[in-house]
Amino acid sequence: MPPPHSAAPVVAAPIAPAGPIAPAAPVAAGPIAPAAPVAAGPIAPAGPIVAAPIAPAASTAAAPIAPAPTLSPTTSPTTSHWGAFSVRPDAEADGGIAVLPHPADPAPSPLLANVPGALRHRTRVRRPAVRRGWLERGPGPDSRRGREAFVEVGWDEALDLAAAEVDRVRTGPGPRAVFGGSYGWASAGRFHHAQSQVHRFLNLAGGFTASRNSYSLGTSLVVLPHIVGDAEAVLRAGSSWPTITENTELVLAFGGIPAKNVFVTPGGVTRHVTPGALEALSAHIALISPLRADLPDGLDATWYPIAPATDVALMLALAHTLIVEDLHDRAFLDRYTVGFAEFEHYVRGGDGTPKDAAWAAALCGIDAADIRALARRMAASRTLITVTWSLQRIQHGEQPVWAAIALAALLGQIGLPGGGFGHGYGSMGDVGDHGPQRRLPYLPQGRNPVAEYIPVARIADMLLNPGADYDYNGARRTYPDIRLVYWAGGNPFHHHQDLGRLRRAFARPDTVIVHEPFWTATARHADIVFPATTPLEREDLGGGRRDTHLIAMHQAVAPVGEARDDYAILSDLAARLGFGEEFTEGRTAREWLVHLYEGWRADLSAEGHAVPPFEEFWHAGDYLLPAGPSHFTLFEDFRADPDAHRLRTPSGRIEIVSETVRGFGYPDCPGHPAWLEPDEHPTAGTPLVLIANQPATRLHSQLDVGALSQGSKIHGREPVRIHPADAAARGIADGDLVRIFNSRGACLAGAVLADGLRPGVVQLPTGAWFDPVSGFDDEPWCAHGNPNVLTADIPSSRLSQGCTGQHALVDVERFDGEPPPVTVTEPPVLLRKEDL
Ligand code: PGD
Repeated sequence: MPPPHSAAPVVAAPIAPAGPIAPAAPVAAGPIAPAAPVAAGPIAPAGPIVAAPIAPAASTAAAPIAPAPTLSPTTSPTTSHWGAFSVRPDAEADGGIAVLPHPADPAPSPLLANVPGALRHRTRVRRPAVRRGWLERGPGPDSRRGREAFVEVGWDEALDLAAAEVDRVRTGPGPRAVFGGSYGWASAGRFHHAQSQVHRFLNLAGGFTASRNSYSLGTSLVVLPHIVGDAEAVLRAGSSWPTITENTELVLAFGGIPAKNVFVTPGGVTRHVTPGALEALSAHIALISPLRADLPDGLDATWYPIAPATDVALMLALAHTLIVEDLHDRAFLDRYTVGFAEFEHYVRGGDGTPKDAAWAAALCGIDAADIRALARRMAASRTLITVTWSLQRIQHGEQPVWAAIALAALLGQIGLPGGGFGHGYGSMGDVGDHGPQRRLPYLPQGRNPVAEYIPVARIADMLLNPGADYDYNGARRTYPDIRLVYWAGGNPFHHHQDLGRLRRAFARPDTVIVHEPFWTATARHADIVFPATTPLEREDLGGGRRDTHLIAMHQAVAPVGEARDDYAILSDLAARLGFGEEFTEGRTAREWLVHLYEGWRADLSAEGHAVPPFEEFWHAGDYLLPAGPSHFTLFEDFRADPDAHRLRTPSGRIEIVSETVRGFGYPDCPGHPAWLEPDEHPTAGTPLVLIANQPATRLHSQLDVGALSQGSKIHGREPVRIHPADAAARGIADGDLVRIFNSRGACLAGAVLADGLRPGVVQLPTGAWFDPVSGFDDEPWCAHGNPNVLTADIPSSRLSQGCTGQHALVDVERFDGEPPPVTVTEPPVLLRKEDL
């Protein structure tokens, strides 16, 4: 038996993996950036870089955007999803700016290094552009979408074309034919939040088909309410890090606590706490992941290199040991849960298969003796069971979440400090954060008169199958017939699975309108592209969930090219469509900030907090929010008094068995946590499991042209990590260009040989901008390394219809031919009207 995969210090009682896994060298977690200034990387700017002159955003006919009155001559505070920072002009630096982290941030994000080089990169959309075929032939389904040149036009012409098309569809096929889900992370900023702006606009235009849930959590958001009554409770009120560091003795970390993700929180984060919390943690961590990098080095940890997608088998086996050795807490189960007897029957083998350690070992590759030892250690310790969000982003993704809650219930520690269940430690920066959870200023979106929606990851199904029926959370629904797709602030050609299929789906509508700062693959698959500003080019209020500060986001540089704010674009469209006044309410962007801030300030002042008036706040650059409690425990109230604090489940208790879910009759999501075989198994043609996880060098696909992201590429392609044994079997050396392929598509990537992953597993992060090689339309291949050409567009189950992008079966081969060039880091072919 080979030695264990332990991070230093080595554990006293090592637990060895079952399979033939060589000992791993310590794998470094994502580096924590020094406190600044953040150096721009080696990306050459396209044009001459000058110290950025500061100019007001472009004005619009409907809502003139007033010159920003308080532009800082030196540094401009701002924020991003990966942290607050400020910007100062620096003629010597990439992009003409230097970036300085917020002084209150103990662990600034390395992702800040992407900002300068991306700001004025040659892939910025500089002028409105219309796909040539759409301009010449008009709206209609078109498989040439994404394959044709664009014609740059003036703002008025582009706005006239877009307004006429919105009007044609809303008054003809009707607002249900407008898809405005517009999913995506866009940028930090409470007012210029692209999706909120689009929804407000489309609501006033007559409504739209919406989308529900997210690619992050599409499965948990649906299944958690059936188990514990409320997804928000789990996701927003998870036990805080101080509670965990002081009380937890053992963390069972399914999916680990990956350091690379903890820099990110939607809307912004001023003070990153997770890196410090991990340093303070004295608990032993059982890292259960195929990837060693899913936990930072230097912690007291044991690595269990589990086979991908087999966590449920391990959880059931742990439950089996707890039950047969009478280590479970019957009193807790009786008082706080329903369904244990049926679950026990299943675990003990009521269906003919005892879910014991030997059974699980054969599936998950963890030694049976080690499984039993781990269960005993769990029962003897204050144990926190955590599941990363990535674990539910697979087929049957409901099961790991449900089984982990059942396992925590067996231990009887739910609601005790440092014990119980957590979801997303290491998936997002604010999970475990004890920053104040205050409502922040927000833009009202109005009401959508159209009730139609889809679960967000069903976009391609909807576009390809209008009128088809599908299941979702107990309902039978029908896909609408979409004629117009309107998108701002998202990149479906990054975030969706099976991009070849998505291309076919995007050929179906009559028109696709996109607002984008960059020529992403989504912009390239649009008919009308509006150039959008980035946060550095406009003013806003910034802050995320549990953020400690509200940030005055100053405009730092002039808009690049002719870019305008989403608000300005939509104001002009609204004016053309006859509801300009309702959309703007007569306010400039700056007046909206004052209006939103002052309304929020009034609410906080009524609670007794001294909040400065807008001008004072704006001048200061940020406002330190009133602190909240530092110690809290998920389900503490429920444990203290389960009658007074009933869960919002039918029973009021934790539902280990849900009669509601059972009643839906879905074979792919039965009434209790269960081991369900995935549809796809490794075969001779696709023997490797690809893990397509979140990147360490950018947020999703954002700023992929920035220095940190580009600096990680190999031959200009995304790096893929492969075990030396798998590489040797294929004649692949470190740094080789490789082709990753399956029946859905292929991509090129640069090989990195790494023993910190389980043999048979390769890891390619998401977010390299999709760069389809022409001539391979049926099985597209991407010259740049986007894993979503390989992933399957299948739902987690009929219950939640969540995305399943985390895994795909593939093979890898050395690529010896002349590689197709990476073209997505250059703008597309842009014509002038006079060239036509
Ligand atoms: P981003 O790259 O953040 O990805 O998918 P998402 O679409 O959110 O895209 C945001 C886009 O908004 C960028 O192109 C950016 O340039 C643009 N943008 C930024 N600011 C503005 C603005 O002010 N105005 C406008 N108009 N545009 C702006 C992320 C999604 O990917 C998520 S959340 C997850 S968790 C999924 N994860 C996986 C996964 O684990 N595995 C796979 N295979 N696939 C995934 N996809 C999902």
